[in-house]
Amino acid sequence: MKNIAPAISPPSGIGDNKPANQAVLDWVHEVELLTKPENVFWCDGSDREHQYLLQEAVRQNVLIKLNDQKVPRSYLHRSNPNDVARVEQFTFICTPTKEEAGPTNNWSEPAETYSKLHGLLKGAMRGRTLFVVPYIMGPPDSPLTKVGFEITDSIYVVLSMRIMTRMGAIAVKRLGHDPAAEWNRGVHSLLDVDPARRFICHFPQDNTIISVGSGYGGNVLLSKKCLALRIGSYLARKQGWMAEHMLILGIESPEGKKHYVAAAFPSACGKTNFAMLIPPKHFAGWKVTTVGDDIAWMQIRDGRLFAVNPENGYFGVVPGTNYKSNPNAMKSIAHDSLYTNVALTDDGDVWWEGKDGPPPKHAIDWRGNDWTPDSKEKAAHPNSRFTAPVRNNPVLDPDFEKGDGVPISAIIFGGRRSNTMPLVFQSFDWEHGVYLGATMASETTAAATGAVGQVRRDPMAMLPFCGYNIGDYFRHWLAIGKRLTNTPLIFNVNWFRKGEGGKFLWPGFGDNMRVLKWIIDRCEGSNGALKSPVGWLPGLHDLDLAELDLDHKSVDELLEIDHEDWKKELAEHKKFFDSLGGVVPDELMKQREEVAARFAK
Ligand code: GTP
Ligand code: SPV
Ligand code: MN
Repeated sequence: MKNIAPAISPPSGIGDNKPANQAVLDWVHEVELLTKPENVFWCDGSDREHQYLLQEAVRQNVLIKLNDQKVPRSYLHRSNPNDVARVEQFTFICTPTKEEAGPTNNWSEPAETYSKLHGLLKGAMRGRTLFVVPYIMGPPDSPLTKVGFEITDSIYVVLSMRIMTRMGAIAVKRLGHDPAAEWNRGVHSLLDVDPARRFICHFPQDNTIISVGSGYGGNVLLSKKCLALRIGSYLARKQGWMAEHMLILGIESPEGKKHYVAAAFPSACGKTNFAMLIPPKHFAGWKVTTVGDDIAWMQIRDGRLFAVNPENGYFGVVPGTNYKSNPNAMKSIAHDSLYTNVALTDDGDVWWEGKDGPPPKHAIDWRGNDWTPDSKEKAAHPNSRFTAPVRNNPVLDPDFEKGDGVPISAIIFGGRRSNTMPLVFQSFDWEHGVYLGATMASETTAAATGAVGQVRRDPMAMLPFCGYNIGDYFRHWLAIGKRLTNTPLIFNVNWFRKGEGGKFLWPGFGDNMRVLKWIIDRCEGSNGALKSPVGWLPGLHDLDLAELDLDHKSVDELLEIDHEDWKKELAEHKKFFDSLGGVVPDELMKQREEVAARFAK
């Protein structure tokens, strides 16, 4: 299977719908002169265009059509084996000064970087089609909504963007004719998919992104991590709102009382699963609905935080997804979906490690090789992904399209920690909550290239996504808190604590409802909590663990604050803050001393 495909020649009426905005036309013309494509394809997002592009992608061997009885209208794509995850070491923030990018980002000088990238892009689309993809991020009537245009030479990117964003005519219309209107310029080229020529570069001051040498989701769907988070966070600070790596879910009680919470977990740490949670039987009448599974844009209205999901689709982790762990995700990917780097069965179905039922006796693995259950290699890549429209989700929140957003009652931080961090605790106030977010850590996953399973600090799950100086980002969080009068409570959760034998202590998934219920109780002002040095912990009887097969010892272990572990943890916080070279605000330095002082008491 291929990433790179030769030019297509659409019939008239497809791909020739040019927008009128002169700034867009000029920009596309410039990129065309540089990259020398065979032709230019203007996407309008119509069904006719969609059908044509799918057919071309199959013809060019970029997509394989799956069995229509098994997974209707769905396709498999295999990326280059050297190109299966985000590449943080090749991701750059190109601000005029290094200080603006800060200590946690790779920085490179804008003029030099443009010149290097233009060198790489010179003639890069020879013999290929240059696609222009107009899109908006955010509900059509939201004040937060942004327009972007992505140029790409990958038909897979076009088809993915059609699922992930509101794409085509809707964006052209929103941009209008004003050549001075604000919009994001994104240029993507596969080049030759060589890791040595792979760069993901952001120019926040120019609202511009250039991504070359990759065909993998997070690197090339420029709407997502590049615009909605890296450029988004930069704009958010300037304009007084927040762009966060958070899911947004609604939770409704049997009495019809509804809350919304936003939760920041690092990549592959459970956002999609939490956002689609189905409460266990014991919680009959409770309903969880999904607003978003990866990104939240939040603004203040009437002293309160309101969130929208800027996306229109899910780009989710496949392995481990099944009808037990996440039935709503299974239904979301049952039709009209793209699969990347999973296995193909002999009857044209998809398979992955952790799917329901027995493994197939034979399949083609994600690399395109024969696979049997005896193979040493995994059939699906650990970071294999689905791309599915939000409309497929049976529990999509009715206010998903609401431009004003949904009111946030609680913010939850969480990482993947085998030890130290209890199942759940609550911060004493906003400032302490910001400290919890700022000192968050998680074991690394397959979502980015590099070692897996190493504990690293990942403030607010934004380490790879904050488009400016992390110290200023912390300051922005503190400043937002000062503007709020109806302030969300802040919590920390850990679904991944391990006990003896390295087994997860907590069943997770649907049972996370039990933790969510305690969080909602706290928002409603009920008192069930014990004070600890790290924050408010649920007492043994504050968590509803009915009908759960969990012994007392495990519950104790899940909630334990081990003083020796925390001594080490606090030392790590200090080491992390110190490593940032003096940018951490005093308020957060003080928070650390206060935690230490509470332990000393
Ligand atoms: P990104 O899309 O990379 O941002 O990931 P995400 O945060 O949405 O993570 P996702 O929900 O896709 O989960 C990632 C992995 O964690 C999957 O393999 C899940 O099966 C697993 N996981 C999710 N929730 C839980 C949980 O509550 N307990 C356990 N043990 N594993 C979980
Ligand atoms: C993540 O890594 O946090 C993702 C997947 O959501 S990607 O879009 O590839 O970044
Ligand atoms: Mn993510």
